[in-house]
Amino acid sequence: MTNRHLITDVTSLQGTVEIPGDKSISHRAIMFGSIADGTTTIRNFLAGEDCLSTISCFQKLGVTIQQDGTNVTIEGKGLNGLQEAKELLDVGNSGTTIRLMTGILSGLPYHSVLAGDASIAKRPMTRVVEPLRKMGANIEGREQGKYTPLSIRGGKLHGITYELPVASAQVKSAILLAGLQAEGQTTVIEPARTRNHTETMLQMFGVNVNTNDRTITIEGNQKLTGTDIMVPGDISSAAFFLTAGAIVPNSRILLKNVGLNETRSGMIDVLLAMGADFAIINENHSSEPSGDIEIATSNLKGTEINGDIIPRLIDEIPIIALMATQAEGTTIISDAKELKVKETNRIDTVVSELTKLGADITATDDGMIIKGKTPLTGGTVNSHGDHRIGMMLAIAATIAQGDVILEDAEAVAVSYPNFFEHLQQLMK
Ligand code: SPQ
Repeated sequence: MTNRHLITDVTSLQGTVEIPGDKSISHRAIMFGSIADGTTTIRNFLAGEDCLSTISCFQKLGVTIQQDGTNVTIEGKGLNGLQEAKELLDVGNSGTTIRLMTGILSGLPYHSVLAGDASIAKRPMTRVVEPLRKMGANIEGREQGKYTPLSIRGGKLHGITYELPVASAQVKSAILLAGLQAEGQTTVIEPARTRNHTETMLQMFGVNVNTNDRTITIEGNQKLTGTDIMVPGDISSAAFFLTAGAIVPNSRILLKNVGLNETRSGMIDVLLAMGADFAIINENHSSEPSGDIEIATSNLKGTEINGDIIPRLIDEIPIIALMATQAEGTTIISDAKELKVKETNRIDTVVSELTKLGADITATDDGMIIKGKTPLTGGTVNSHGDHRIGMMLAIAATIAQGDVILEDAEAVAVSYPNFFEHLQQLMK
């Protein structure tokens, strides 16, 4: 475990950050390229630990994948070209890897065992195991399949119509990836729209997927064809510097190539609602839209965040909570129970760690209440092995008066290996 002495009381952040590739899109590019026929190339791939776990799992299934920094080439031989793995498939810290792979492996005639780190061992798997069993999948796991390790004996599947009990892109994707291999049609109905990268990207690989508002339908027995993927920057990573630019005095930051997919861009709506001084420029309207965002020190005001916007910013809530400590008035975040089943219980970790730095923040059953504007002080804080908590605390340190030590700082490498370098480069 690495402790890091963070730089505090920064006078100004100035400069440009090239935002690294989107984690959700990078995972899917590896998975879909691995089950496609023909060559797939990926540019601006996120070489973070989570996506490297996905590469390693597919290599164990016999797929030839070459990764050189942010460039990846996959020689796909179709779904039937995968081979039974000789060893356990280790997903590391990645919920996306285990849940989407469970969908893929359910339809393949092999025995596979999936497991990850201590955080993965606590995360709920019933949400994917239950619908996949309804499709005919044979999945076992600890406590009747509630938790990892999961053991899958893949086989014949049939399509289902399934109403998601929680708004989860991972559950939706696992069902669609099983549906792709099933007899008949599979329909997933979402309670609120979640990130749609699986639907958009399957189409790029030549698959027919129909979306009608919150209902997504896929026909079974479809094949993927290799393609070239350009990954936009990750708005969930950009969110840390968007917040830093808004709360550190005398700052102006340009964030290049930020993904702006509507199902992911709730952070932009929150910046608007809080009165942040920012502009989106150089927008590119492709199937995964992106643009540059310039942000400057802002007079922020509190806001309410709830309902359908929650899945559009679920991973940004830790950093939004920090931003709210520097806004005038009260910010109330609710309908966000899902935070409890992420890499950590993100309601508890955000509240406990920010409280150590002097924030006025209270946990509720489905979110948090933050009162601002509160000066932050020094202290010893801990990422609890959660990358997003680690990065949020590093940004909190920039405005803290007094030394801040971040325990377990290396967790940031899960989604943003260059995070500390990028932060350092902005400090003037
Ligand atoms: O992959 P993992 O570990 O679940 O990562 C997180 C994150 O903060 O990076 C969540 F902990 O992102 C999820 C996100 O919360 C990535 C994801 C996806 O790529 O489909 C979807 C969301 O999870 P869910 O459970 O709402 O579907």
